[in-house]
Amino acid sequence: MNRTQKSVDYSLYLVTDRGLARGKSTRRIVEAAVKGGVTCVQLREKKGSTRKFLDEALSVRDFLKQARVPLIINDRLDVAMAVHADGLHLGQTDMPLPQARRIVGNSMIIGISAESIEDAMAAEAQGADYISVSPVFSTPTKTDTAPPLGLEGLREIRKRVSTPLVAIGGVNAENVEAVLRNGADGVAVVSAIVCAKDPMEAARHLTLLIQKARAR
Ligand code: TZP
Ligand code: MG
Repeated sequence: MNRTQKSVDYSLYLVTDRGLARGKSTRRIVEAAVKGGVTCVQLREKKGSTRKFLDEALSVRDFLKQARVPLIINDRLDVAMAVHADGLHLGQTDMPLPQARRIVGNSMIIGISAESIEDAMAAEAQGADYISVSPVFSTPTKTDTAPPLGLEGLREIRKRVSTPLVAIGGVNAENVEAVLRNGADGVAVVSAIVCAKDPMEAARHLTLLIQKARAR
């Protein structure tokens, strides 16, 4: 269990992807998504310069702070620290959690992508604040993933760890309820919001489905 105990709502977690945004700015998508009910935002920039990533993060930081929605930075510990982000998200080939924790300190959220039960157990033992179960379903958004864990894999991980779990990979309005019923505390989505004609409406719809699933 992580000793820092940060209380964060991971219910609907947006992960950005500029390549899928068809020219819409990250800021525009983030603002719309937050208005629709997104509770957490991860900036994920796989292409482009450090300066560009920093500028993107700065462009959404104050809005997110005002909205009280945490800003998480993918991979780049330096960018996360430079913009005073709330958190950092690390995959299995990124900087290991203990080393990252030593650098960023205890107050920053650190989320870890787990591709197996073993990854999830290690992440919990090392004090991850949340764990992304990755991927739950196959997805065209990220093709270099481990094999999908499916709902069964998600359930197995849920049995072994008490750290908040965020399901990612192919999550959408059709399967969000099943994902929550099988142990996820929240869902992380890229295309279900970024590729939607109306990202605010898409976020609103997902929020409603999440609320309904929880009320059952
Ligand atoms: N990590 C695992 S799957 C994935 C990431 C970033 C992409 C998820 O995208 P989508 O469009 O929500 O399936
Ligand atoms: Mg990574």
